[in-house]
Amino acid sequence: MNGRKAGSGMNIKRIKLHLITMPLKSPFNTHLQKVERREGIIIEAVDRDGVTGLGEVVAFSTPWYTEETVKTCYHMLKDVLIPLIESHGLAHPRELGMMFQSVRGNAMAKASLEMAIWDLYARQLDTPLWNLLGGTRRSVLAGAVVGANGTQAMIDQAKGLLEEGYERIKVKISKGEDIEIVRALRAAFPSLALLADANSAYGLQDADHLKELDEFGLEMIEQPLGVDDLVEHSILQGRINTPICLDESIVTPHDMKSAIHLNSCGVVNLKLGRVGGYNPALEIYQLCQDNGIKLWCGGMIEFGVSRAHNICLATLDGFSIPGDISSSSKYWEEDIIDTPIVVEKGSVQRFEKPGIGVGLNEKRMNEVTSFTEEFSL
Ligand code: OSB
Ligand code: MG
Repeated sequence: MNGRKAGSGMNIKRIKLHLITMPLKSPFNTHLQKVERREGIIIEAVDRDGVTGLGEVVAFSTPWYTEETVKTCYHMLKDVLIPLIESHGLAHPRELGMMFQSVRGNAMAKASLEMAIWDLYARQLDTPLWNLLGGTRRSVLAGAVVGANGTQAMIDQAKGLLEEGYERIKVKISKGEDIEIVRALRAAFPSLALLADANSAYGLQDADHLKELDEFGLEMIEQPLGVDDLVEHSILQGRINTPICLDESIVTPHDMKSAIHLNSCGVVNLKLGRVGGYNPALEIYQLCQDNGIKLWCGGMIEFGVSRAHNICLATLDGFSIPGDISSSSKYWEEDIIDTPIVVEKGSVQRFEKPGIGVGLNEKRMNEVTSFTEEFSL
């Protein structure tokens, strides 16, 4: 315990950025991109007593999922966001909400720094981050994703994941690789909680085609249409029975309000990185809670720091559906955190230690770090 209370200043002295790269155990395929190697930035925010909060940039090397990349995030952190904190000072991580409003977009860059500062704040108060957020779930609901690898491989992978203890499977679909894949999976696993994620593969002209998925009893279809298609998603929902879940389309609380006004979705995949961190995520969470929209916590094929943050977020009561929360071992031979994330029987136990509850595995960090830069505040 460091004897500090909220309001007396967080005394952040240093911020370190570590550029890391790790190969995935096997490539992750979507119709937009094949991810074989994951780059990221791990952030350490260190206070005057050496207490350290951890954050992670979840942007990819190229802008296939959103417009940000690891490099744009590095630039934003170094040249814009860290200097903002340096010039303003900080007594509470909530102040970042206002401070970051002066910077347009760049959600993943903002989220990474915000994560580190929330984690630091919780560690300064010697309490788990989920406790600060108001989380109540002791274990969070987990699920795994099967990439677009062709029908037979996808069935085999789903089988392996079910044997490992996952109880919900999401599959990637796109035009021409959809109906037959879902039909085969449904035939192989008649009662499985199954959903499909299209990452914007379709247009409204495909409504009749997407209607063919109705017969397979999917839990939902995630982001069938374009990022900007809130109106079209609303029209599509009028034509298909499968509930629509939005991912890429919900970047700001304002997007969420629009989606609610338009009835564009019944479910939201919430990701800290995509929306810019805890402050906006909690706003979106509340909008969903107040308007009967179901929520689950998304994933970004991320490293353990972001995984641990996801678990904190998913302890909130409204995360009533299993998320894309998987074990460290799903993608990594060895993760960068000192306590790997493990899914058992469809859930992950929350950590009881302060902050996000995990630290860095220094040996592994050394192996995967290509560059480190430190900023004194
Ligand atoms: O659309 O949810 C998505 C991975 C990277 C980028 C976007 C998405 C995904 C996933 C995999 O679906 C989630 C995971 O297992 O981490
Ligand atoms: Mg998605």
